[in-house]
Amino acid sequence: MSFFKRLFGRHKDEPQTEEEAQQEEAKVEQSLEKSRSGIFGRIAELFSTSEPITDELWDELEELLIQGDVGVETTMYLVDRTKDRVNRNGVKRASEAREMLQAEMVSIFQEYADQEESRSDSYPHIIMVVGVNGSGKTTLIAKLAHRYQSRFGKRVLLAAGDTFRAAASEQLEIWAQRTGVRVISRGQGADAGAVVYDAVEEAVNGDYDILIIDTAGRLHAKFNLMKELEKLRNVVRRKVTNAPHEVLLVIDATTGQNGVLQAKAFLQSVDVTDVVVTKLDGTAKGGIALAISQDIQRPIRYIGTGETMDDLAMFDAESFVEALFARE
Ligand SMILES: Nc1nc2c(ncn2[C@@H]2O[C@H](COP(=O)(O)OP(=O)(O)O)[C@@H](O)[C@H]2O)c(=O)[nH]1
Ligand SMILES: [Mg+2]
Repeated sequence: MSFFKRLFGRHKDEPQTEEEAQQEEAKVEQSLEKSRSGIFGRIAELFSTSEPITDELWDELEELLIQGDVGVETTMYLVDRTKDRVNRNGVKRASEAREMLQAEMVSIFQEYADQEESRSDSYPHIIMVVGVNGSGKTTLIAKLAHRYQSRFGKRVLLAAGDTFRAAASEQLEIWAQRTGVRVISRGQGADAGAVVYDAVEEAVNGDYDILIIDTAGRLHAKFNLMKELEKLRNVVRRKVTNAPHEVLLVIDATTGQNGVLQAKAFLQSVDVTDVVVTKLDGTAKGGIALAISQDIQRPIRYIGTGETMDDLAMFDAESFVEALFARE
């Protein structure tokens, strides 16, 4: 397993003990329950016999992957690569091919995972969170604040940069109260740039370790939203060089291929560093993570596994794929 590999990983908020790592893997496993008992369970079954590998087997695999929201393109790519690997290794039985299918899935996830070291030691460490409305940005921010504070003892500051949607600031304030962190907010209708400016100032002067910025997921027009995000990014950058250190793009797993398409728009305006896949617990189509990885071409950083503050796990390709297939 990958516990120890993760202890020396590239991020400053990785699990610090084997116990923490195991807890997170258990969360991921639990959130993939529906996927496992549905489509991916059927794939596992398909590859559980010692029957010879046939064309029908590949066809069925293709169909199931598409049903599992892996997406047509990624499905084709994955099946081709698995076939190649099977042929190269002279594998003849279905049961032996399953391991190869899993290995190819892991390699899709890892294709973008080994980017540069992103562990930055600059303070404040600034994280900007972007994504469409309802994808889970504000909830993620609460989870991250809780994680950094309770597990790493960091001083966390939040910025209520979603000033467009009614009650968005209040929602962040409620979470902030629950986690006991401070939030900079000017309420609905305020200039988000001013909120972010104040927050960065406060983070620097108040000696905070981490600043997490919430943003709008929708303005009157998509063009405006992207311009606004760019503006916020520039406000941050002007005050702290190399910031934001992380731009997390949040994608709701239950929105399927359309959700991935919508999320792609964000790549053009802000330099997304990582992806967060939320609500995996709410779908039987966990294969969407593969499509996301392939389409967005950024590492998946976290998995949202539920609605409470503790429902967050760091993504690990190997344990994720294992959890998709593991049988009770
Ligand atoms: N089941 C589940 N629900 C989630 C998760 N993340 C967020 N949600 C829910 O999704 C809804 C929208 O979340 P919110 O953070 O307000 O999205 P935002 O509009 O992007 O800020 C809320 O009802 C959250 O409780 C998750 O990982 N699992
Ligand atoms: Mg929100």
